[in-house]
Amino acid sequence: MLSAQTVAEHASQDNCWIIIHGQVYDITSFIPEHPGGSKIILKYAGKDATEAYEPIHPPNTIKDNLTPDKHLGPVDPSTVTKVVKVLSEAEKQRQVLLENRPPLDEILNLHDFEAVAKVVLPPTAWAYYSSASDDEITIRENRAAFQRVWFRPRILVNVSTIDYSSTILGQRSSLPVYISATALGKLGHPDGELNLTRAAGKHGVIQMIPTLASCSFDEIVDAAQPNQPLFLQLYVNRDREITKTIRVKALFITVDAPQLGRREKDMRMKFVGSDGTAKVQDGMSGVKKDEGVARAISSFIDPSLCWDDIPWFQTITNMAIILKGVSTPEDAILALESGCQGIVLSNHGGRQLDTSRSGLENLIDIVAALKTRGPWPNPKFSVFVDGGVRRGSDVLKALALGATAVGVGRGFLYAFCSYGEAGVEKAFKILGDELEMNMRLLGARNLKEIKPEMVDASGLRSHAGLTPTDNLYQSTYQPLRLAEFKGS
Ligand code: PPY
Repeated sequence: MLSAQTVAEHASQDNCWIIIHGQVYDITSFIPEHPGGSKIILKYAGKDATEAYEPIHPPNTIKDNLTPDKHLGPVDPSTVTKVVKVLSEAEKQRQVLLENRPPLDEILNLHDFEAVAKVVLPPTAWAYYSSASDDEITIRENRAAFQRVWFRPRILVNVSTIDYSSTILGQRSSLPVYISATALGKLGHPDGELNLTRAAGKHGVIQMIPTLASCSFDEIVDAAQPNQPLFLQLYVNRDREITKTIRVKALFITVDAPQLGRREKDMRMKFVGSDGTAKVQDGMSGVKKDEGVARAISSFIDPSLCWDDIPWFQTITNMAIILKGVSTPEDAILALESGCQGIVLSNHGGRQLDTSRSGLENLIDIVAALKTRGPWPNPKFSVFVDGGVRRGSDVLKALALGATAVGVGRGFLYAFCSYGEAGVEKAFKILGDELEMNMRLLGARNLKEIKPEMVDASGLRSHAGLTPTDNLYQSTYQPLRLAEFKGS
């Protein structure tokens, strides 16, 4: 067994060992390939890196990236000096707030989870999850778009019984909603994505596993019920062979992120410590200061992915292939003609191309275009929408305009960050209750009875006066001054 002292003797770029989960690894040859850059890894040269590694790497990452001879065996725990973490005042205060968060039965809507998460999450996690690209116009437009659609309810329908269950890509779902992929769940809760898997299994909801989950694929599959359906988000890796190793019900290929958007809230966190307090910059540390959590780990994404690659995916899997991140009728038609089984009208939660339109708004033109190319609804081609969904009424608006089902990412993420698995269960219950009430008030007993005539979307395309404020620009803009009187 190796001692911690021996490990500490290998602390240079040419000879670098680290400890992760009690095991020692020689990572010297891997340093130049580390997707997060070499400098960050060198910070832990000769040391125990578990705490930094844990939230942002699935458990087997290190083993998968190193040949077995680089795994040097266990470290003698008696030689490792336990680092007693000195909690900052801000961190202590966060712990107190976490203990004093509102009881779960006082959480009334999905916004409440977000409000709690904002306070109880470590600042770096909140920054990563909540951030969106550039001036964050699109993330706010995603919400605003729902408010530009109005209901046209029917009356005197016998609405004693309401059924909002659905079928999504051939799988039964208790809600017309699936859990959309959000990365790095352990930044926000020690059980990470497993909170979603367990709650989804109990309540018949389908989870899309993120490419960059903090938990491994096997851990998630093991936490699922025997027949629990799962979808998988796929960022296509530069090494296409890696893609072949994965098997699930439907593959959601991310097509709106050949490069990651600039998320400034996340990027700014490089300038502060994990407790949110300002950090003195160490010019020699070399940690890239212009990248947040997301960009630092994004080098694996393949920007060469294009339409020509779709047939290859179809040869390696029998799973339904869904393109996640479609915005135009032109691309929707191409997806249909390429033999894909569906599309997600998504702008990646406002995290990619800022000032792109909301999925809800794009739905109108895309449905109109698809209607010219085959049956509608088309049982062989699903149209999903995500972005900004927080209420049952939002879901119904998307369904009325033609969506097959709706994806919710941050809504469920914030539920588990603030209350773990129980939070996600509560989020399902809230959405179910909201759907039931709104369907009753709309005069629709089941999802088939949700019709386009039940909404007035005539204002959806109008952005005049309804565009979110450009806050950064507004806060620095110096208004012009009028002519001044002499001596004034
Ligand atoms: C996102 O943050 O929007 C993601 O989709 C996850 C991610 C994070 C880092 C690199 C690539 C994808």
